[in-house]
Amino acid sequence: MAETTATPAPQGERKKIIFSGIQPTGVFTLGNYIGAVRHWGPLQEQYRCIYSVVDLHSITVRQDPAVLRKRTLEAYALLMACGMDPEKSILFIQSHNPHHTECSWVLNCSTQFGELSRMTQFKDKAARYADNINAGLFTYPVLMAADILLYQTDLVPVGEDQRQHVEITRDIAGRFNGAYGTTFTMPEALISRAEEGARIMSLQDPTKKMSKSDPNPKGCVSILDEPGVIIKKFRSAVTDSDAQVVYAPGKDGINNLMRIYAAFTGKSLEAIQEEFAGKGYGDFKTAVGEAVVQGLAPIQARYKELMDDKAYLETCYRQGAQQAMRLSGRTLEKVYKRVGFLHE
Ligand code: ATP
Ligand code: LTN
Repeated sequence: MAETTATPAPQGERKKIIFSGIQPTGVFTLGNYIGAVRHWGPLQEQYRCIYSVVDLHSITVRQDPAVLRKRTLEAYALLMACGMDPEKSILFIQSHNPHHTECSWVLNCSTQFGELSRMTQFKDKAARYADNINAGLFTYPVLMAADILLYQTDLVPVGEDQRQHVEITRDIAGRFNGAYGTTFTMPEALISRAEEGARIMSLQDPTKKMSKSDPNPKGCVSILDEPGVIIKKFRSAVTDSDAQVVYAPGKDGINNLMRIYAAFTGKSLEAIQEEFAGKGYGDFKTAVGEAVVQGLAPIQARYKELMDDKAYLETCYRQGAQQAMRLSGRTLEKVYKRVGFLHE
């Protein structure tokens, strides 16, 4: 990952803090995995990491309650299957820690209507869910700011689409610190470069972001898709008519497939070009599908094991909530004092 000045803390100094979250709106896609989640595991070795399944955020779009409950546990297990270790990190479910909603209220009062109106995710989702433009959808970034700021987070590893939300978090933190005295650490986004997959596109419309809630399942590969389904989706991926495996402007479909192949094989884009020189798109699409199937196999196996041991998952998320609350409680107390709430 690039675009940060972050360096590991020298001995004796506090470890830098990482926070990130993912919504339980469906099985993680290759976009979630390549753009965000695959980077989170390795970060545990150097940093104090806190990862959350952000169920409060997910209800900004209407969810079926029974499905949400199921997907929340699945998302928690998926995080662990993707390498998040409850012995190394804090892994919790957002609604289990009430400090997030409490802090969010205070931060709402340091956030301007105008800046929330400019958020592209709000504009996109308001257009997509025109019959439910609720206040939660509008103030979504404030809750996200609370998530981040409550833990005195230094770095926020996310996909490119979340850059604007980390920026507004910084604006809110700066404004609060300016008005009440330094309370929050100023966080920085940690986003990989475009060629590394910061924004993976739909396989059916490579100008559109791949997303869990895409109504067309052919465009989106979920990390639990069966091998046969994965291969089929890659074989029918939309590409141009040029038929040369070359990374170039305007070749959105092929560029996207090359980034996916690079993420799963560790090969550079140049090496991929060489490997497929003189071969057609058909061979390349099959190779991408196979690399993805192979890369996802251990995650799928681990996920199955975890879902067979619900008691273990429950122990982990309960412990995660306790650990999270201990940390966030300190910041919330400070916030309440700073704004002038009379101590209970
Ligand atoms: P939804 O479809 O419900 O809006 P989503 O698939 O966009 O969800 P989120 O839970 O909002 O996923 O995002 C989790 C993480 O995955 C974020 O860090 C986000 O930036 C990243 N991410 C999501 N989609 C992509 C993508 N297509 N390419 C790269 N990163 C992505
Ligand atoms: N909005 C994010 C999910 C999210 C998040 C966070 C990410 C909620 N709170 C805090 C990083 C830090 C998204 O991916 N849509």
